[in-house]
Amino acid sequence: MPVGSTTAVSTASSATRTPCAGNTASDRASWCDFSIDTDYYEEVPDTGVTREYWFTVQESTLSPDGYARYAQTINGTFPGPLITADWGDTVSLQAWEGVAGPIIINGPSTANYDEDKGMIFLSDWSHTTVDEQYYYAQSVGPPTMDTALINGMNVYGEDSYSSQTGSRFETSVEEGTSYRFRLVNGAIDTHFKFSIDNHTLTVMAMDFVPIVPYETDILNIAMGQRYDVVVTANKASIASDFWIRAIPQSSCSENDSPNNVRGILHYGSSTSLPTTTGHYYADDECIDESPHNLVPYISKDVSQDLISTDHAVTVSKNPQNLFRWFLNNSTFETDWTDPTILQVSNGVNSFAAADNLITLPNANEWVYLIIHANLPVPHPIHLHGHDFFVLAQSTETYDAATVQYNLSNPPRRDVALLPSSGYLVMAFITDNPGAWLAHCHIGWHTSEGFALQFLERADEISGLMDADVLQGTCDAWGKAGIEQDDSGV
Ligand SMILES: [Cu+2]
Repeated sequence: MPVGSTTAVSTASSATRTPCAGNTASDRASWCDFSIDTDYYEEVPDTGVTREYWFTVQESTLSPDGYARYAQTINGTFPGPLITADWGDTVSLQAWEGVAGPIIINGPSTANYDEDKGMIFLSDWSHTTVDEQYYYAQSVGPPTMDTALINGMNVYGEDSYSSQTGSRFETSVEEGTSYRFRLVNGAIDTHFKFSIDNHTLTVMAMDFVPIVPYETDILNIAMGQRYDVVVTANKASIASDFWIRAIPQSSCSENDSPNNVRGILHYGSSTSLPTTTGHYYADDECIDESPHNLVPYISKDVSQDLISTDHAVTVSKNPQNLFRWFLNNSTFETDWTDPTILQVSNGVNSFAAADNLITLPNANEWVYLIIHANLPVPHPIHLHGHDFFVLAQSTETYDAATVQYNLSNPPRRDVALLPSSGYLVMAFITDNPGAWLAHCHIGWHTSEGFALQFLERADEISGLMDADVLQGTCDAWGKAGIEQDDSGV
């Protein structure tokens, strides 16, 4: 978690958008000459548009819940400015580790809706920074967060208390209209159940992958995951104001305000405080949505693995008495001045143990990644460079002899939960040369070394990048003299 200084300044800019005719409220499946039926892995529109965003990473003071605090921001806001683009555009952007903002790619969808309400960006929040909390995290364990935010807003303190500070996220709807919301869990260490009182969520995409729509009252969302949902405003007969709830699940996320992470859905011009009751759920739990519901609309099956790599997760204290996470007894640690692709560019072909590196030299081979743990801690596992297929996910003890794989159009996404004391089996095909991290999306665990990397088709990497730019960037990191006190991820 580097603490950086302000980088180069410019203003956001983007090319003028030419909307795609035909993608209307009653026909969201269409997209000009393409549609929701287009296999987007094989065929992508070429709009010829490049959208370039320049960001200023600023050291700022924010008070999202009424408490002023130091924060790093993009262009002075948190969450950062919205990036929008159309399917097939090229997006060019620059950001900084620890700084987050939403991105929308316009395209066809599997469910119709009248209006796009944009982002619901969930994050956890404390009155001290994550850098201030990190020593506690790595010496004692995950700190209890003070609260959490919806689109960078929340109150702190109960509604009946005069000492309450901050304000809630509020949005207004009209009876009979349907709305698309784009949910993101950008928390460092909070698993949420998301819901809107009395309303049903129609889930139509996960991590940018369109799915066959399904309905749920409560959506489980792990760190790093995204879901697109449609909500029809059809409850005006019940109330004019409803709570929007993001409930941190205490079985894996300690939070001091678990029942007070709320926004408000107003009908019409009402501005009242809701008196509605949340949807019932039996258990505080950190789970993924059921794989039976997560059915990709573009169907893809998985073949037998050619390469299978099996990793046991453990945690222990290092000689400095700080927690480190291990995959097969190796904790990840990178060198910012000499990262993997720079080593590849310089002809290196043997790597340090702490690189946790798996080589995948051949094109278009199926790779299975098996991760299992005995500890009662769930981990959202994120892979860069690919959508992966979730072949198995269980709270049982992993047993290679009996594990059952779902190879028939399994959930396909880029973050999935390794369940508590269980296992996760993911598959992908080597169709994208690069050095790709797989890591736990809990920020503390990432910093404490819960990561590995696939070096995919190394021979092709140098031809895809500019070696001078790469060397210059790494040299600049070295000259900046930023102290690395974690895995470097
Ligand atoms: Cu983890």
